[in-house]
Amino acid sequence: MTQALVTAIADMEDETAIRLANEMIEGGTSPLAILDACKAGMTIVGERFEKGEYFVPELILAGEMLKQISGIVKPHLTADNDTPKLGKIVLGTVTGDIHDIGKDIVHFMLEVNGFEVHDLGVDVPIDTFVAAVRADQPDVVALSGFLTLSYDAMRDTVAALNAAGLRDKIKIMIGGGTVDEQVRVFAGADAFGLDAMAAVNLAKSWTGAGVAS
Ligand code: B12
Repeated sequence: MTQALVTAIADMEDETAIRLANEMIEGGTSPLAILDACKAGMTIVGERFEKGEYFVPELILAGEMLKQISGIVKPHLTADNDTPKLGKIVLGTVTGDIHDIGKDIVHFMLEVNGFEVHDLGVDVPIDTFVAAVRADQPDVVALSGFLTLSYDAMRDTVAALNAAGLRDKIKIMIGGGTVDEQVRVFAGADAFGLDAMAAVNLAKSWTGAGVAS
């Protein structure tokens, strides 16, 4: 059924994708396995967009499918609100970039794993990150971005935090799209992560909370 979900997303069969996600969750499939299938489907959508087989409307429909499926999956990843918070995180998609599906999953997984998350949203101006770090005094800043152009915005955001004298008080992680070690070095971040669990593990390691398995 996992492969059927990948195919339904890739082929823009939104009703089938939503039905399958519901059936999988009811049948006991792990929420993370469902999100992995979504990622595989989105990768195919991205490839078809690159080849000129799909256009922006398909990206929008893919985004809507994933938001709906996230809504189905999220209640099954229960947050324990009584647990003392492990640390504070300022999160946002960098300026010029409006992709928020991956960021929202990172937000949710950090919260489920005991972090307090201040989510600044998408297309976040550099000054807004600086102001939030000054006001919230987080342990970690998490920058999301899916566009190649976002790497410049990540670098500029890190530089602005540095210029404001805040850099040595925080750890900075980046993620989204095709970020890798090269982008991390370019942006001046402390680490990059490929998925939401990587974000959780980094945050745990930096706040002394141990690393999730
Ligand atoms: C859906 C989508 C859209 C939707 C976004 C809807 C939304 N609400 O987010 C819409 C239609 C708005 C859109 C617009 C555009 N898009 Co678009 N989009 C996509 C698509 C198909 C999927 C992205 C996605 O949500 N994936 C699903 C999530 C779950 O992905 P994920 O990577 O698994 O997420 C994990 C990690 O990224 C990680 N993570 C995320 N953030 C962070 C942060 C930290 C700190 C850490 C540690 C981890 C982390 O954790 C996540 C959860 O596990 C991608 C293709 C692709 N393969 O990614 C193109 C893609 C990103 N888009 C692309 C483009 C070109 C555009 C447009 C410029 C198109 C246009 N001509 O207008 C615009 C740009 C708008 C803007 N200014 O931002 C290109 C980018 C190319 C590039 N290298 O720059 C891509 C790669 C498509 C392609 N192959 O060409 N897009």
